[in-house]
Amino acid sequence: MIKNIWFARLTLTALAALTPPEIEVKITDENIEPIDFEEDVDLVGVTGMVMHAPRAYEIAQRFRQRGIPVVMGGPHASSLPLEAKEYADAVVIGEAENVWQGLIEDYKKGCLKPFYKQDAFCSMERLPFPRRDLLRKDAYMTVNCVQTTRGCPHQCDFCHVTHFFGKTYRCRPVEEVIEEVKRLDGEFVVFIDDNIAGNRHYAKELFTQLKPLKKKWASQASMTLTRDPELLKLAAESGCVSLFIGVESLSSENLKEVNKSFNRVSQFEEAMKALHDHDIMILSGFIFGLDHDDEGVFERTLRFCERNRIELPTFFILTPLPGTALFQRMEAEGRLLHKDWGQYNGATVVFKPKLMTEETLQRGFNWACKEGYSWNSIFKRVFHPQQRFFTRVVSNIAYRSIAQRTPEGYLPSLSRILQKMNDTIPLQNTRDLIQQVGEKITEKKLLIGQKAADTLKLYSIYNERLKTLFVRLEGSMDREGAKELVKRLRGVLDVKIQKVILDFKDVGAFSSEAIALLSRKGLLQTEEGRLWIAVNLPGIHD
Ligand code: B12
Ligand code: SF4
Repeated sequence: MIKNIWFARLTLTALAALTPPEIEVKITDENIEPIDFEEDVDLVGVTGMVMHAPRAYEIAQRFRQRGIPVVMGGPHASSLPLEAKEYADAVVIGEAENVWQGLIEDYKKGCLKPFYKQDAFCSMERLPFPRRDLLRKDAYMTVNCVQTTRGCPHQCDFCHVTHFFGKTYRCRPVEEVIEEVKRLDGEFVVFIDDNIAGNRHYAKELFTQLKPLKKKWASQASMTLTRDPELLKLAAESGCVSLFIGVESLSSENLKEVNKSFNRVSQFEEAMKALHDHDIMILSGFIFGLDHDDEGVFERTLRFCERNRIELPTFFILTPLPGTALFQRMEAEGRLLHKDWGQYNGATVVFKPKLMTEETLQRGFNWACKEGYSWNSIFKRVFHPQQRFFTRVVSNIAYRSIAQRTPEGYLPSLSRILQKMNDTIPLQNTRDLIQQVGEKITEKKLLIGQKAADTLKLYSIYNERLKTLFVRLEGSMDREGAKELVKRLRGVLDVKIQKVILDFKDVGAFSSEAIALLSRKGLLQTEEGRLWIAVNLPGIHD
């Protein structure tokens, strides 16, 4: 099942292509086959991400026990070369293009250096085509993986890409990419770029030249792609059938905090629709545990995926990867629980979340993974005439088989309440609002000609550690709105919430009846001239 969605990374095939032709190379991908530790080899190279580090070190030790030198490279070794060096004879920091052949020469002379690091990022011109012939084709959905660019123009705090590639975004010459694609068997290609549309001009050229090849392709892109209709159209026309999009969070505050404000929450639904209108399947990435996430985030996110028929939602627990700005911040704040890299896998809590306990985050994440691939959720997301039905079902079944391995989770107990406390209440009598406003509450005067909002919006966030619910109200409030608020708050105090703080400062207009009701319930108080807070809702049950 998993084979249906698993494709080969380019790392080792790219390295093999850089190796002088007289040297025999064998690739072992431990994702698909066991390692033969008794193999007769002269030199071993090991790659891995952060979560693979303990296993990578174990592998290195096994070969070194036999006296076989080991070289390490890849994202983890590049971030923590001193750590990696303890387990290897040499460490390649960053890209290997300009150092690999020199390293082999040193090995032949018996003088491997401890570290190899190229002075500058390599040129993207004339990169040798990866040695796909060394892969077991039957073990992957496809081995047709191609890289067109390296890096990303953005710098999201949690992402390792900008740390690894710096602020560069380098593109291979389009004609070289096209030549490589032409030589591939089969019609499907995966562009393993981090952001295939990071340079619109380049992407447009690439897509235009891809069109005549009549291939189908998948890749990753930032959501900015959906804001350029010409680019999106070209992507679809050139054969794009699915895109991984890092949506990350439905909270603008979260996105701002991780330097990803270019994802605009108000445009998310439109962006999803634009992709679907072009028959492009969406693999979306969401992160749980960001600093503005409370325990309502799991259900809210899943419902968003269902509403927007996201074909393959993927959920991750926020993971501070060494080398990233997020890691530095978490470490400085003393929030890292440990540095057991094996658990830095995006599915395990390794830091102290702000608004939830570690347990709530872990269980909520588990719930989202399982529930997201329940038949019920698959049905809601997949059954729609517009998009590729068969592929959607097969890939959902494959993802489901992975999701089912997730340990038991549960929906946090306050989730339902938090959905209700993040809502829009339509108002009934806005005329009354305009007439009454300013009479009772001087701070809330509407300017002449200004129209009162005809809704009351509730934005709530629950801090599990403080057992406190913060509710920010926005818009206008008539009697019905006030009644509805009181009703919802009653439900809130029945559960484990100990304290509620209401913030009225963004309510632009009240009706006199609303004010009377709120005052009677003890919800309206002024403090330092601001109209806001009711703590513990004294009269709520009267
Ligand atoms: C394709 C890809 C995937 C595929 C992998 C498919 C597979 N079969 O493994 C999928 C989509 C499944 C995937 C999943 C994940 N991925 Co991923 N993925 C990538 C991506 C986009 C491309 C990898 C690639 O082929 N690169 C092209 C090759 C040529 O570059 P390279 O690997 O860096 O290798 C060069 C150098 O690093 C060096 N080098 C590397 N290794 C070695 C070893 C030796 C001995 C030497 C000498 C040199 C050397 O030489 C190469 C040539 O210069 C990278 C981003 C990136 N730009 O690399 C992220 C990336 C590797 N993934 C990342 C992450 C976090 C994940 C996940 C953990 C996400 C998650 N939370 O679930 C999962 C883990 C899945 C798993 N179980 O392995 C992070 C790793 C960060 C880190 N520090 O560990 C990256 C960097 C992306 C990011 N946004 O930060 N991923
Ligand atoms: S847009 Fe994606 S690839 Fe680029 S920095 Fe952000 S998370 Fe990384």
